[in-house]
Amino acid sequence: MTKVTTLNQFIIERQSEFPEATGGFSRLLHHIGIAAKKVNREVNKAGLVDILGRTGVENVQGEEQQKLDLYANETFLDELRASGECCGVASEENEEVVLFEEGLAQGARYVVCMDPLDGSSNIDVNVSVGTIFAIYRRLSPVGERVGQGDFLQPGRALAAAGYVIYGSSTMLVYSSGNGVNGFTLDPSIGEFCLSHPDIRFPQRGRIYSINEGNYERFPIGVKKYIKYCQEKDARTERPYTSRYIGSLVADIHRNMLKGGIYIYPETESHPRGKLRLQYECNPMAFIVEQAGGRATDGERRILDLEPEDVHQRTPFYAGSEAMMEKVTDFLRFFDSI
Ligand code: P6P
Repeated sequence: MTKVTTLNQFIIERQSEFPEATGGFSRLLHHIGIAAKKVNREVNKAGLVDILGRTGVENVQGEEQQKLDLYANETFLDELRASGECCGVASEENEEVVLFEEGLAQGARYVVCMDPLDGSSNIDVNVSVGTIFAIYRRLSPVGERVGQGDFLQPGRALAAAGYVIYGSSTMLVYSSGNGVNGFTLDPSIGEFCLSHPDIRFPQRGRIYSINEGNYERFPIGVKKYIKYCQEKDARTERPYTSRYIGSLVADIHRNMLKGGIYIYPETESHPRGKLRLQYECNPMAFIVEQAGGRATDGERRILDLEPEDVHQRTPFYAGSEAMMEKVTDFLRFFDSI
């Protein structure tokens, strides 16, 4: 019988990777797993209960909140608070950071940036959605009040990052800086079980993911790269395949397993890009790099960007190393003329 490694067993076995391991990180990740199971339960029965649809309320981004957005946000906040290892959360759904200052949280050593339910507009049409989380060690002294600076650390300072994809199966994929591992939820035992050990981003790929509806508003280098992907050239296995789900976690997850590139550049409507640095791009870039891929804003490494605001946006290019090199060449050449 094949040995099943649950997420909890894996975390404990790998706890030695953390020099200051005291079990705190393990407890934090365990509670993230619990929240993911709770959200998964509601996502899977969406459509049967009155949890679909809009709330009529806009979030800080000016995007109308879905009922499941709020449920997911509250569920992750509750579990992060209950872990006693997190002293604050920056969430897409909250304009201000949420501080946990009571009880166990006073001795907590981590802060979390998260998008509790990314791509939630896809839920009503039964398309995969995801949760994205970024875990930082706090900079402020333990026991003192958490400061904004704790949430404005660059991606290169991440202690861990991961995502949950609620798709044909539900997976939790994370890295604590020693490679990327994927765990598939086994509903029969209610546990995330190791299914994708040591995920590696293929060095080359044939999938490009971008919303071509914005084509006319893209930078010229992006337009030229899209045409390059569409040209016939047997030597470089072009034309490539266009695959765009409109759900960041699903698009990146597919490309990481098969090889590909995801691009959300700056456009007229989003001059700094649409995706948020602290709880979408940094955690996904951490995962992509840990698997052997690359992630930039078109020129700079995402993980080296210095955040100024927890909700700031950035252009986002992430994928197979060879494809990232090629798109960067196009951007540099056509942006220089
Ligand atoms: P567009 C979902 O709203 C999201 O933040 C990402 O998950 C997704 O990749 C992107 O926006 C889709 O944006 O403008 O193509 O619909």
